Amino acid sequence: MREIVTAALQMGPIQKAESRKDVVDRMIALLDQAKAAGATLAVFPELAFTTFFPRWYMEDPAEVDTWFETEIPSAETKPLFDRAREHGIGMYVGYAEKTQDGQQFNTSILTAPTGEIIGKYRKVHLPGHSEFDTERDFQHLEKRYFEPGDLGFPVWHSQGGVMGMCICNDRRWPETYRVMGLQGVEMVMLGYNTPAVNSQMSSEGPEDRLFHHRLSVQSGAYQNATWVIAVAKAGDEDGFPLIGGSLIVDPNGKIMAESKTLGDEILVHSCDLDLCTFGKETIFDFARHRRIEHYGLITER
Ligand code: ING
Repeated sequence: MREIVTAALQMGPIQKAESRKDVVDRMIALLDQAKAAGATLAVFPELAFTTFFPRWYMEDPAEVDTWFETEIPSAETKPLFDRAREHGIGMYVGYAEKTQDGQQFNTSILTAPTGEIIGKYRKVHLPGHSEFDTERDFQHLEKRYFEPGDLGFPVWHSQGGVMGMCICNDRRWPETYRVMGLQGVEMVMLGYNTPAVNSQMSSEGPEDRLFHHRLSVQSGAYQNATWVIAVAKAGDEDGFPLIGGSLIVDPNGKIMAESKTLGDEILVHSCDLDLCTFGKETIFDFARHRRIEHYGLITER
């Protein structure tokens, strides 16, 4: 048995006016709860330090810059990394990354229980649009503020297993999980900010959004015999509702834990990575069963 006691650290809404210090204090409180529950791995949401700012149309580069981290950790976020190291807890943290040469990515990092940053992922599938869209009930400007990720879908060896990362919309695309599955991934971590209503089809509400969220995460887990930990930033941010529904899903696609609230809430589960082996050696033994000579269209178009 290769058990990792894993905590999904769902965060409730972060209002536009909330300071990074207030947010980091909330994240540390969640980390302390994870420690008390015996976790050695903790997963935070996408863009965990700020409100989901891509809902706001901005033209002033100085205003846009306020939402990005130019270093990780920074002075404001360092207390979180210090506490994680003190607790011996590895973390997935989503944040907005601005690089030295000015590139902007929707990014996540993975740290080891020692506190060292061992992995970085940059969101590949950016939903939404780049210019103000008058047709929408609200904006979703990720294509305005981020470039598509340029690191692919790597995996890292940590805590005795093969770990992978993705972010939000990535979870809706089977390619995301399969590229990591082909590298033997045993646990995919992801954070998300999912509007509770569809900005282009108001008849699609929270229950529809939760259905597609569960469907995507459970399918990805089952079809690649991997654990998936999906963690929401939830609740009403300045009048814009986000779904909750944080999940811990096992390698058979079964939901082992799901959040019940739209606030700060932790889920904890002992994830036995050896549960991935049966699926990888039988029904999803890729080497034995896949026929790549028929799959060309997936990367040709
Ligand atoms: N949010 C949403 C998500 O993929 C979305 C955007 C929702 C796109 C529903 C399509 C349908 O969960 C982010 N941040 O990607």
